[in-house]
Amino acid sequence: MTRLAIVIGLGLSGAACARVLSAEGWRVRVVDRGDGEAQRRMAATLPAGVEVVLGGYDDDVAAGAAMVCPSPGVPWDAPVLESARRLGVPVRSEIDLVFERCPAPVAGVTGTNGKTTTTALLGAVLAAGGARVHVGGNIGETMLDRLGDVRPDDWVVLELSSFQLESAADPRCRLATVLNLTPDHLDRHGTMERYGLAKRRLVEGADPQGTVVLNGADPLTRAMAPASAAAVRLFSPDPGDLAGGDGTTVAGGEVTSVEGGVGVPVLPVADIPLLGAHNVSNVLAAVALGRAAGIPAASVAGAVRGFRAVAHRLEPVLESDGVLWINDSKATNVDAAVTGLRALGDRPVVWIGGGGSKGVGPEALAAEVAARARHAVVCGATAAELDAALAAAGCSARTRTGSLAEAVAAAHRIALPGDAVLLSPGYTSFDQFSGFEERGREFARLVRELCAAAPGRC
Ligand code: UMA
Repeated sequence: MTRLAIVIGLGLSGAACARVLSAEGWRVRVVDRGDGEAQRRMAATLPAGVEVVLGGYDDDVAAGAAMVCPSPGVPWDAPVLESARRLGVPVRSEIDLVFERCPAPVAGVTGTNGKTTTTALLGAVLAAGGARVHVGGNIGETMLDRLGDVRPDDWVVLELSSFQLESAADPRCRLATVLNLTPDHLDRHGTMERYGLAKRRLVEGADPQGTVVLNGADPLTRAMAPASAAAVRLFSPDPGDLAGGDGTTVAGGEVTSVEGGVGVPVLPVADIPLLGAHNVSNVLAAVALGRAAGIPAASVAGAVRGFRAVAHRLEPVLESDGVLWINDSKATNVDAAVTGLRALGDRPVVWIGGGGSKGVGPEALAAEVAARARHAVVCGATAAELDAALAAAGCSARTRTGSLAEAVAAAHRIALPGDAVLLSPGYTSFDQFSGFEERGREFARLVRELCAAAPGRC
């Protein structure tokens, strides 16, 4: 009898599971709590024979199935998964199936912030060594349905979220990095400790023949070193943080790889084509991983020099009349927004923030905005709490709006030549948009529209 797999969630990840399991001969039923345009559009892409049930499911939906595959958005302890476990039905995520089937070595990148940039950069660095490279995971492209194209001597580079890591039974990476750890996703994981444990799975699961790269300047990720059976290298712009071991740092203005105690200069920090000190750290991590993979220093340097900002991460939209508009919509947590603000150095900033809550209080973000922004414009579901926290932090130059469109219009009135207007919200986009990409695209569209309508100002 054909085995039945239940896939929960008809997003990118669920659709990839459905396609692959169906091709492997499983009877597949996809269920989703939603019944909207997005799910229907996705359902139309599935092969004939895949059954789709939209608009909700019971907690015992996996009864009688041989496997249940939850999407990353389904909490790992959701009643539907607890019920499956009680019934003895194996719970396997897309990323779990990727690790089981991938014929090539995997390089895994996690951390609270910088994952996407570092993943894309590492892909470029490994490709500079001459291998075929496949980049995917949380970055927005599934990997399970692309494994047919992967050969054993390729590299697979995966951006891995805490959701994906907690669902992977054996995340065996040849190269692995945890970039940093700051409060995020507490609505899902409950505590920082549980969030950190999910990230640490990448270190614990790393291939003992491989290399784990950890942030020497971040105590929480650095403390993960003993969990690794693989060689550990640290990265930090401060050579002191390497504690005499191997890794990457900055020495004499050069990104330097320390190998067997000897410093190998890779490229001048001034050649890094990305904004902000945090991106120096991302480059240090990618360089450490590239050197661990045996990529020549000159090839690594070439890949870094040729790299450009990933969309929605401190991405310049336009500069006109002395005002630089920057889309950092991917900053969906406090730390990322703080990093965005700091990346602009001394330039006066009109900051736009606010959005959907993830259970992290506004105080830390408000303190940073009060200290750095010339003016704060808040919008979205958390506008009121953020506005109150800004007032308490002593920020008097602030404007409270509703929608992103109102916020952009307000910033347009407020901005002066020499300012940067930075959308770096510190919150999710889900109060107004389908994701940070849609929010970023809408920001860029509004900016262009306003500037075209008022050419004297822009
Ligand atoms: N759904 C249910 N039941 C639930 C939860 C969701 O039925 O309990 C349904 C929703 O109605 C929706 C579908 O599941 O139709 C969406 O599934 P999903 O939220 O898992 O999203 P996917 O489209 O499958 O995208 C997922 C990742 N999403 C999440 O982790 C929330 C994407 O990361 C990832 O790029 C993609 O797989 C490919 O691997 C996005 C993300 O926001 C970028 N990640 C978080 C982050 O970066 O902070 C972790």
